Amino acid sequence: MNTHSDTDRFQEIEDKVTSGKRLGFDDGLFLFESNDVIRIGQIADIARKRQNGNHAYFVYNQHINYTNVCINHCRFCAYAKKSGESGAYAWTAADIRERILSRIAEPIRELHIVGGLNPALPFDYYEDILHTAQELRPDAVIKGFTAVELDFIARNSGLSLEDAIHRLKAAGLSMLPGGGAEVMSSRVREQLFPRKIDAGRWLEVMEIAHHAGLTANATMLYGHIETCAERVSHLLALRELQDRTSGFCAFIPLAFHPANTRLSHLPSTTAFDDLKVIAISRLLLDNFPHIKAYWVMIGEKLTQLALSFGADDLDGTIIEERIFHTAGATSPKGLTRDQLRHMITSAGYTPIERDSFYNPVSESAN
Ligand code: V47
Ligand code: SF4
Repeated sequence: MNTHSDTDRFQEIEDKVTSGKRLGFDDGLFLFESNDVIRIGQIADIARKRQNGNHAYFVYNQHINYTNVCINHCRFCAYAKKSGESGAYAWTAADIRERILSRIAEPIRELHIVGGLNPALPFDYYEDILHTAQELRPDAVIKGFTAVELDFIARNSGLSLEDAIHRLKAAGLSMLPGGGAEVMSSRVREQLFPRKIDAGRWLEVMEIAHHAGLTANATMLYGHIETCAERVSHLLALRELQDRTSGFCAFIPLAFHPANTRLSHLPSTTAFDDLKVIAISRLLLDNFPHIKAYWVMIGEKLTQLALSFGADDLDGTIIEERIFHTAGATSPKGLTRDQLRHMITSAGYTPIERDSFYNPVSESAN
């Protein structure tokens, strides 16, 4: 139950949002510490409607997870394997060609290409897979390689980050997915992902990519050992970079899935927390055009509800998602366009099929 002072505090936050004033650290902390998810959602909906009206976006996309070999061994990851371990794989450009061709009749607009940090793959491997993707799917945007992968790909090939980005762009890369940011806290990093690039480097890679003309998404992995204050600091660090570059397109909160990880003793996130993170992200990230409710992570039903709690995007059809399903996600591996449209219209929103940059795609395409 809200106390008198909570009611005043919510009103103060709502007034700020209504009048376009920016929320601060203390506002974010208050919201994360509150259990009044309905009131938080109601305020987030004001910001959502102002930025995206009644629209709810989705994309016809295909995920390609080119290798699960990774040297980072993050404790929250169920997907990565050591080189030579049973189940470890690295697809060749020919394997990727086959995957893309197996869906070539479908109107796919985005190829989402990510994988582990695999030292055996030379730089021209990445150029080859981008060329293959571009040749087979000239109308799709290639969104690939997180800031963590980009940093590794450059270092592993002895290239500067700027040169690596320049060459990957020339081979067809147009956008970066938001992964690898995890929670920007050295405390959490030390315990869960000590080998991964730190927050400063993640932000630096993104800044360099933005300046090189690559749009990117951003994420936050929540629901493990992070505190409310660490969540707020993470969101404010993203907001600060976005103020300087305007290079981010969407923010995607990623709910931690503990199954098959070294943190399998932790509980899964709750619906309350999932909705709160989406809503508070919408409120703090006032300079991010879009907030994505990733149906793979939180399930179709909660995703539909998230549209009234700040989210305006559901990601997409996906097809063959591997990373979260290895970590116990029970959602389907893909959804059809009609299923996505139905989720949106039955929640009272207008579905807009989009490309990676949120340009509407004509309904008649295929
Ligand atoms: O960085 C790994 C996360 C991320 C688990 O940009 C886990 O449109 C939950 O970047 N439970 C990669 N999360 C995924 C990613 C992404 C996904 C969807 C859309 C976009 C986009 C980007 O997955 C990693 C890590 O934070 N992750 N393991 C796990 N067990
Ligand atoms: Fe490697 Fe990414 Fe898994 Fe970490 S989360 S172990 S960097 S694949």
